Amino acid sequence: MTTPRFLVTSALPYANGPLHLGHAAGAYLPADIFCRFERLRGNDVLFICGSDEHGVAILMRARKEGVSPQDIVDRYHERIRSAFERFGMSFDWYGRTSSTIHRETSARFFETLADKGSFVLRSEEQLYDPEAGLFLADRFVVGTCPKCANPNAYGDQCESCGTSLSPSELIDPKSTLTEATPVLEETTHWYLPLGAHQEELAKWIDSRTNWKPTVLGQIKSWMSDGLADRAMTRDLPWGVPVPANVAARAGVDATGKVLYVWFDAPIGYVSATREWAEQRGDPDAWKDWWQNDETRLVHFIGKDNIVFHCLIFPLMLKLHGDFVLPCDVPANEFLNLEGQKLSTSRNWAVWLDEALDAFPADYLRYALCAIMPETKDSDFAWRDFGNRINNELADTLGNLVHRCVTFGVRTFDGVVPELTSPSDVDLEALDLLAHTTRAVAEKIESYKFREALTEAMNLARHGNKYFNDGEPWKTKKSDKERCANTIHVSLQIVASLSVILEPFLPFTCGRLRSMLGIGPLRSAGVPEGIGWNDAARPLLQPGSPITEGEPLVPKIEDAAIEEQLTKLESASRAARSANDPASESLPYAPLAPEITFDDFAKIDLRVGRVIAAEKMKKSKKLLRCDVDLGFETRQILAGVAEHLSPEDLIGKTVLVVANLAPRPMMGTESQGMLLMAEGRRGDLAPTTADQEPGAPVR
Ligand code: B3M
Ligand code: ZN
Repeated sequence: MTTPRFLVTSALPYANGPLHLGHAAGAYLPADIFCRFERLRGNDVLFICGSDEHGVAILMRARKEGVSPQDIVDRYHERIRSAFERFGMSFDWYGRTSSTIHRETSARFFETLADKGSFVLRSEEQLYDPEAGLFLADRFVVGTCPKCANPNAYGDQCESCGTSLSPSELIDPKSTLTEATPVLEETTHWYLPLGAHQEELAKWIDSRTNWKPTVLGQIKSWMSDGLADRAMTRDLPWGVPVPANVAARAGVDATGKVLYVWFDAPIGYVSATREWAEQRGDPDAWKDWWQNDETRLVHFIGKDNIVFHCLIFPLMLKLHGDFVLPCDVPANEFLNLEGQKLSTSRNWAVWLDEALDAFPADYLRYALCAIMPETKDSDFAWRDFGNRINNELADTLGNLVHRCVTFGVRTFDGVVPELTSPSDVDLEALDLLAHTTRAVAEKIESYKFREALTEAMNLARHGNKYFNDGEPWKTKKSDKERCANTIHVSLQIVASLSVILEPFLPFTCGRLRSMLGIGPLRSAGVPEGIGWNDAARPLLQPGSPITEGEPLVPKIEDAAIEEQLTKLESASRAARSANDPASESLPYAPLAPEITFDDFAKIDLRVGRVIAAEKMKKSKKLLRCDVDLGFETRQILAGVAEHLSPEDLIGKTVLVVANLAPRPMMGTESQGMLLMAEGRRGDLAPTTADQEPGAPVR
């Protein structure tokens, strides 16, 4: 039986913006866990990714910034690549689709399909901007929606009433590039006749019985509507040019024509593999992966990419011939943020590199794996993140490691103590090593990463219970042999965890293994290293040295979490006003009449923390808040309910006018005032200070 060979890809992120946590949880972290796990099992793994550097969005951003598309992709390719590295993504190669090797690979792929007659040429009239000299993709045209008269409807959809449109339906269409009125011009494109291959594709999809129901469900709905033919070329000044010889043979003027981004991007997996092969000095090595029936091709993606990875790209590979087809496409759903959809345009996002500036990569890996949107959308909330790290990772894994290593170092002279005549409890604890190794493997093989992590952390929970029940702090005086057994078994548990948790927490596990003096791990380069199945048995020899390290999982302070929430809110507010230029023309609130310093000195401003907040029954405007002022708690009624929810305020540090006479309101009284900053659109934001409740503000 040959060693299984996994060719694993993660969706190529568009290089027109930074990565956010939703990207990490969707197509990248699951792939990295899978690859690290399979490598530990001794399987051949090639993990490929790269930047997707073509497409309309990049062109639009370049125009908006007045730079070239290459400037945009150069900026973000590097930012994305670096964020992946810091996040622990173990790609074997990270390429980019503006590279020469990719342009060659995708052009040649296109030519092969053209030579095989795989395309259908079709000419039709499209909107053309005479000033920019460009055909207009749907998003480049705006006009009045014929259904709801929204003046800013796009050429493909009216975002106000949701009607899907074609550019020719817009009333008074305008080019978003030059404001010019577009004209209709004829243009020819190469179409992939998906409809003609629907039956063949349906049979192939039916054979993918192990695919996620969420993936098969989406494919089936695409099929039930009937697969429409799709243009695989575009009229754009940015992309892989349509090969001149193909155009010449077709008698088409290919000036300004490029491959459709979703034609060339998946070929980016192949071109990145070619780069990997060349960099190893074996240019044909890519064929051992892409053109080898033993290869198991697994695409990790988000659900918005299913049709391309499960229908269009497999058809392209079939039509080309010689290539393996995907054996699995475990697409994830979406990650939301603080209960709202992630949105780069509204700056409602946590950028991965900025999160890595604030917290260790493994904290993010742990929390994102625990909430991974494997079968339905899930939500990232900063307070939940802080609690998870502190109450799960630190209190379970960190605590067990600290206690048993410290005991080993300080009570048994820095070595692993002997296990002498182990009790049933000791042996049952050691049996958990094999059970957990097997259970985690089964979950990862079926792409259930959340459950896999829970199984692994259950071993740490059992370890803590075993340690507590063993009471080594007592037996070290009363029964040294018993104490030694407890510490020996506990150390064996954390040693196995340093292998079992490696796919999830590679940085933490590396530090733990060096504390325990074990390694290196098995890899292609170190086949004799510690492998996955070694974790099923005790890894530590009695007498082997162990050392205390820095705390494995330092806890997160509340302030660090509050800082992230404040940052998110203010970034989102800034985007709101930036995306709402009309607010620029709104007047600023007039200055109040001048006062003297003595007037101001009468006001006693204090820092407070909102410890509770709720809507008031008979009022649309008021929220009833309990505010901790340090020296006392106040009830304050705030007229913000039309702008802020109780959740927006609970836990927040706010500024309070603390010496305002109590005011009777709604049958109760308000004992102070929360200070709010009001934008020109009337939007409210609580003022804050990074200070303790009760601190005077002067
Ligand atoms: N660039 C990812 C996206 O839709 C897209 C993936 C290409 S994978 C070949 O954001
Ligand atoms: Zn409309």
